[in-house]
Amino acid sequence: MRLIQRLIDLLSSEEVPAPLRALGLSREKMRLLKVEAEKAANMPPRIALIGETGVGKSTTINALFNAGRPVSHTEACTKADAEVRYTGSKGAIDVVDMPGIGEDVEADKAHLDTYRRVLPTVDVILWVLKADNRAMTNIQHVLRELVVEKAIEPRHIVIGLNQVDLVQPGAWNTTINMPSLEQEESINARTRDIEQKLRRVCALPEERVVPYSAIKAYATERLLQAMIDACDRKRQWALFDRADCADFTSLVDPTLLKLAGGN
Ligand SMILES: Nc1nc2c(ncn2[C@@H]2O[C@H](COP(=O)(O)OP(=O)(O)OP(=O)(O)O)[C@@H](O)[C@H]2O)c(=O)[nH]1
Ligand SMILES: [Mg+2]
Repeated sequence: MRLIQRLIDLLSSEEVPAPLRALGLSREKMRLLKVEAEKAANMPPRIALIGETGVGKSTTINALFNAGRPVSHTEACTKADAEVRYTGSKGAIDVVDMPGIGEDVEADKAHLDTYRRVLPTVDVILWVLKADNRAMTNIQHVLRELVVEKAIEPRHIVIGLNQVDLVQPGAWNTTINMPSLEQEESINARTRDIEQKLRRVCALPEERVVPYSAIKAYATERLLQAMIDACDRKRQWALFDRADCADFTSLVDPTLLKLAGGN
């Protein structure tokens, strides 16, 4: 049963349960909490998802919430500024899918206006980049501008560095579904570099630049944790409650997994 439903059930008891009584909770207070919990249960997590077409935004949402969203292999698939209610295996998630910036000056102006309108309304902003991306100037400008304008707070931002399986030098080790040592070094260097560049323009908290691979289900739990950390405390449960990360071991060599005592 979902966490929130268990909480509502607990708060629905006729009598105040002993542990809650010990906390000094009255029946009236319990009733009010139940109203709050029911309201919260109907408010799915709201995520702003930003990134250029093809970076893997839809694949990422699928990997985090088991959401079965169509993924494009050939052409731009998700329409600009589309607000979509995804149905994950654990319930609804509201995602505003927005294009990245840097393709065209006029289009960028429109995107910035969209960011200003949408970003203050979300629990978490997930900006997805390809991990081998080196052009950071555009995102630096935009972040600086939006933070100065107070359209976004750096504590709500997570930078997802997707597609680490393609980072070079080095190659993906398909047997263990992990980067080779050489590739891991390259990934760490990219992560540090991007983190430094973004910290020059906004006070990004620790552990908010997260390398992962949506398609390999690699480090998606780490990404999810960063997103939970980025939510206001009162809203963290909402994301936690809906999460259903893809299983990284499903891509590990079965013989190896068996030897290691897995299923
Ligand atoms: N190698 C690799 N490919 C990935 C990864 N994540 C996504 N892809 C591939 O990248 C392509 C685009 O993925 P999408 O999830 O549709 O990208 P998107 O950002 O939602 O694209 P738009 O909807 O067009 O904005 C697909 O072919 C995915 O299979 C990854 O971690 N590694
Ligand atoms: Mg998409």
